[in-house]
Amino acid sequence: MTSLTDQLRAIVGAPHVLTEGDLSAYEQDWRKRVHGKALAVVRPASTQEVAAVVRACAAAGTSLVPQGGNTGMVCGGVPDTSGRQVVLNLQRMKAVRGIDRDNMTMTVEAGCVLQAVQEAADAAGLFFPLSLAAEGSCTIGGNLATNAGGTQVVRYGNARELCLGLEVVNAQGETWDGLSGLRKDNTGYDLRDLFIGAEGTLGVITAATLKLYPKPAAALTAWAAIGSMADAVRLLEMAHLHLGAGLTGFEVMGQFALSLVTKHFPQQRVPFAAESPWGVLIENSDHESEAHARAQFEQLLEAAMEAGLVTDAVVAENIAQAHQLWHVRESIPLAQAQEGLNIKHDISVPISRIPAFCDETDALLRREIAGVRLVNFGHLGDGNLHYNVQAPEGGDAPKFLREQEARVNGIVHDQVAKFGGSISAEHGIGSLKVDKLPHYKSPVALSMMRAIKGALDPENVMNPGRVLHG
Ligand code: FAD
Ligand code: 2HG
Ligand code: ZN
Repeated sequence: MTSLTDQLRAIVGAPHVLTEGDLSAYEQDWRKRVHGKALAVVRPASTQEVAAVVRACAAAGTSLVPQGGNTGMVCGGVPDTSGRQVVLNLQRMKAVRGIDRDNMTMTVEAGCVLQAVQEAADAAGLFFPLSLAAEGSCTIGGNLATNAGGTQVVRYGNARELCLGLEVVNAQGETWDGLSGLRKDNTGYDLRDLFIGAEGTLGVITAATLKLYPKPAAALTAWAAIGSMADAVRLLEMAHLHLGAGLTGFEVMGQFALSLVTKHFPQQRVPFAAESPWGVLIENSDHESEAHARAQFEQLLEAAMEAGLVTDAVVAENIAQAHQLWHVRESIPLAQAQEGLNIKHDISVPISRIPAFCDETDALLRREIAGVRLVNFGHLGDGNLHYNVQAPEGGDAPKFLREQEARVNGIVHDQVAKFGGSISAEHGIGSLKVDKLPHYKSPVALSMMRAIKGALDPENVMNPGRVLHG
């Protein structure tokens, strides 16, 4: 009888089935929290090949881990350590299948890198707004599988809101062509929205039809120095009132998070670093003109200074300066990684409750865990903070995580629940938070989720042990 790996070689071609050598790019996650061992890494080139791989694995009783750019933060796209899972890496499926300018849509294969999607939209004179620091390596399939957020959600929504249709290979190896570019379709259950955010546990996304937007005439960026989180929240409200639909980004960054950028990337310049406890990045995208956007920004910042919310501010003079400011923000995860292993929380709570959440939770953590360093930054415009925890200065970070991670998580997640929030606003559950979900999701919601998984993937072929216990 032919072995599974030989069958996989026959489907995708021998060079695209990897079983030996250094496979760490596929087996280890971006944060280096998990180093798994795959039976094989398979790199199909077409939807037909994906379907045949799924059928072969299902028949052999072997589970699959779909993988895009492997930039996920919750260890959902890497194999476990059993050596029995097949990694299904979609990176070879990167074609732009077509752009429909009148319909303002674009159909791309799942392995298309996000930046390539943005560039193809731009070349067609249109705009695809999803934007995150990993855009040079994450794939649109991974973005949809995790319902990624990023820095433009305040105006354009999460990945889910940017997708009109999907093509999916289900757990039985059948292909569902749901690539409609329809903006309205009420013919029953929304299958597309089931697969978005499912983290590869229900099927493999092989292609997507995405919404495109008109390019703004100008996108200006400002950096404001702020004294407290409460003032940042008041500034957000003011920015909504002054900029309306022009408000496309509103990010907050704590002083300690910014100090890590200065420490690990000394060539970067952080505005008002020494004197302000918080920095806020605001983006104003305007469909009229740059002059109009600048005038709106000046009015907003003047009003905010008069109200005592902003102590200092700068508006980028040109695109290069705007990129520099965004680069500081986007370097925080990399600076944190340089500083050492850390504990991440991509939480959300109602925006109005964020200041009280931070005050209480900061105090609790500092009281309970000696030397803890809080790295707080994120998408304040969406009520989503990266409320991260770094080991004490000069301490042994792996030991700190072994001994304190469960306690830190318990404190933060209980606080999130108390404030009516979510333990994952962006990165998902993966395998890292699978134990936590049952404590923070209602039993009714969990039982409906299990019913969906059981109906679509009764043999548990697709990414078992992620999101729900396998
Ligand atoms: P992978 O890491 O390969 O996979 C992620 C999950 O999706 C896994 O569960 C995997 O099984 C599943 N999956 C992947 N492809 C498919 C597919 N085709 N079909 C079905 N399932 C699939 N996330 C945010 O939301 N907002 C941010 O601002 C953000 N910033 C980031 C910045 C940095 C520096 C890094 C490293 C990560 C960041 N992330 C962010 C997290 C991550 O980039 C996103 O979750 C991204 O969407 C993952 O895409 P990927 O292609 O790398 O997916
Ligand atoms: C971001 O917003 C990402 O930069 C990563 O979601 C957050 O590193 C993190 O905690
Ligand atoms: Zn984020």
